[in-house]
Amino acid sequence: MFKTLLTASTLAVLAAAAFAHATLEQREAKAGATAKITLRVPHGCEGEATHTVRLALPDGFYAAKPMPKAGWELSTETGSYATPYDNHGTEMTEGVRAVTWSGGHLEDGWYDEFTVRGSFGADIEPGTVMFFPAVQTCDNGTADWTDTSGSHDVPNPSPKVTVVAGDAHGGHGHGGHGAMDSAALTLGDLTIAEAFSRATLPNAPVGGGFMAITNNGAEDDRLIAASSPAAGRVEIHEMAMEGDVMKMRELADGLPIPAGETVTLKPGGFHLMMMQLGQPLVEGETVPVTLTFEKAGEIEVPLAIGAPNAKGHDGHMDHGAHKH
Ligand SMILES: [Cu+2]
Repeated sequence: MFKTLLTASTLAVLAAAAFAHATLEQREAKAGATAKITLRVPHGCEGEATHTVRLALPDGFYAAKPMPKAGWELSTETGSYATPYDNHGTEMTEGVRAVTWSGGHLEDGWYDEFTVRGSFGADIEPGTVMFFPAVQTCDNGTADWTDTSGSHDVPNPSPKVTVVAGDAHGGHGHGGHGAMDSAALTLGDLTIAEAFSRATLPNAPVGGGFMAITNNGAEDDRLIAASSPAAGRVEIHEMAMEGDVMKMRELADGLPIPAGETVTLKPGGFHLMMMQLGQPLVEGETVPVTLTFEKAGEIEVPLAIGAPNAKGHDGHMDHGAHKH
């Protein structure tokens, strides 16, 4: 009799634990769209407090950026994508594949959430279930949420999300980059179009600024200065070969905008360099820069912040990799 009771209560405890799985807040995600993935951690490891949470990211979830948490140290593991990600015509072959929050203290009786933002591949079949296996680590054990069989009858099902059909433009282009697609700005004889920047990593000191400047007038003009509230200072740069190394350097006399011509600032070519960034540039937001032209005067231009490799990035001109 006593033995039977014990067994029943043990089963009850196991059953209760089994119901409180770690899961994702999001049940669905759109193919081709950027989305937030939030891991919900409802308890510790058999009563113990959790000090580390690791979330693995599946193939098809690209350009991932974890959200830092106060009291937890953030680290990421990067690796190759099984299928390269087409980011505005630029192939991205690797990125963050797993995120670990460590050094925290989440009591068994407490609840917390851990968030990553990223893009779901545009070519993922609707109905595809994508698994985000998670492991909680405590002082004397782990709670694993790593079973990717999709079965409901396992003790450790992986958190998962179901991909649904995306928008016609895959969540990119028209929806995501408002200012990039908006009408060109006009300042005297100048028009400024396609102004954009690129998202930066936390603690990255610099960001780029890109656009097409057309001089519709009969007189040459010159971009002589730029500034932004987001940066300590903004310089006008060119890329140039020094020996056989491509380097960027400041155009001390500014950038000529000849009459009747379009000068394009683009990754790997002329660009604005925002130095001493106060905070990271976040994809989907805009950052204003004020441009000063010798003749046309001053104009504020919002740069639409695209993905870290937005628009024609060739993979060798990453700002973070260049010395100034
Ligand atoms: Cu530069």
